[in-house]
Amino acid sequence: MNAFKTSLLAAAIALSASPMMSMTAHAVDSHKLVVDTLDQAPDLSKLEVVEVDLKAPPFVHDFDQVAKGGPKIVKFTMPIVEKEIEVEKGVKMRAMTFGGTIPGPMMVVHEGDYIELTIVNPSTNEQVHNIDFHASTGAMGGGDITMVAPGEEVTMRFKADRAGTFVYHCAPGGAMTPWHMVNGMNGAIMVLPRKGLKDERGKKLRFDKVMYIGESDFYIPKDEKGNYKQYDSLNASLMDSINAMKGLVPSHVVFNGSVGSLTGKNALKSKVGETVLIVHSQANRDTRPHLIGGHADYVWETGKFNNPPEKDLETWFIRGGSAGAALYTFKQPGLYAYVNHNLIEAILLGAAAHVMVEGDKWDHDLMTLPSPTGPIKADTKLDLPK
Ligand SMILES: [Cu+2]
Repeated sequence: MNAFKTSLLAAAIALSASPMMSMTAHAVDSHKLVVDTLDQAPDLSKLEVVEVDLKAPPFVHDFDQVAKGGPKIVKFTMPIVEKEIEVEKGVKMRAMTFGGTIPGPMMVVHEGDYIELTIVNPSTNEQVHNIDFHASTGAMGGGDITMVAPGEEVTMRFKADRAGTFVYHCAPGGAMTPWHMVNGMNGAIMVLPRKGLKDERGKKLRFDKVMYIGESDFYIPKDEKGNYKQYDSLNASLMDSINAMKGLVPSHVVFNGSVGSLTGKNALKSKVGETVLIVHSQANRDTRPHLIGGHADYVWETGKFNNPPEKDLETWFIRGGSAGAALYTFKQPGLYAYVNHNLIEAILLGAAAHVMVEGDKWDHDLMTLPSPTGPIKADTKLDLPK
């Protein structure tokens, strides 16, 4: 049996095992609606076309913060990569990815631009995939018109008609949708306002770099002895994975695909005085980022830049199925931890990153030690509060 048939069989099993999940029974066939009327698509041949090479997270391809000129067609190509990944030392998972990374690479455009994305499903893959862009309008976010079996590719185009950070994810239907999504197939796109970011009074905001963090909840099946199971193929892992997912207890909650992907020698880097825009996506589950030792100066919690940002937040909330953005200028040198502030998820399950901030001058006005650590002094008051 070829890989395509095997994956269809797996899909049928998954669907029949889950009668609740009938999101695929659409009354209107949007694929037919689009394909039958392709000759009515507007002629965009006068628009400038830019082809952009995507970068692996936490990095993002080069872009202008303020748009130059009018709307463009921005082209991206993203191969779909099915592969085994190591989620933590010795724990492997059969993953599906956009572009080979978890999260998938971030695309950045401006409001009014057209995104033209080609997704390629190599014939060596097992599964049927597609892409649902929360930034787009119609056809299940593009999911209904972008289904590609192994050996196929498709190019879809949509207009970025609203600004913000948005999630994209695979959504092939039924139980396959959450399975593909939590096994790696999600990422983010950032649609900047044409004039760039603004504060609540309309004053321009700029940043020096983007840090792109995609949080994942993984559900890796265990055997009777409690050991993580490994599989020879995605299809072999399907039913155990779905049963593990149904428990709603993630085995791992991680940033950028694995425990430690952004800590220690992989720490993010910044310097005192640098302004960073932290884009945090979570395609499936709520989370609450917090920068230990810092704040967020401006936060678009929902990620949507045409709303005024909140200010001076300690912790912010990212709804499952969305991406948010936080702007911060580092004031002190040293190591910061950026965590999901459910600290059980950060410390025991993996949702933590480090930011190493360079700088040779400590600001003692912000924090200092009038009396460094030493033995308890004779005149120190030991009275308890009454
Ligand atoms: Cu997929």
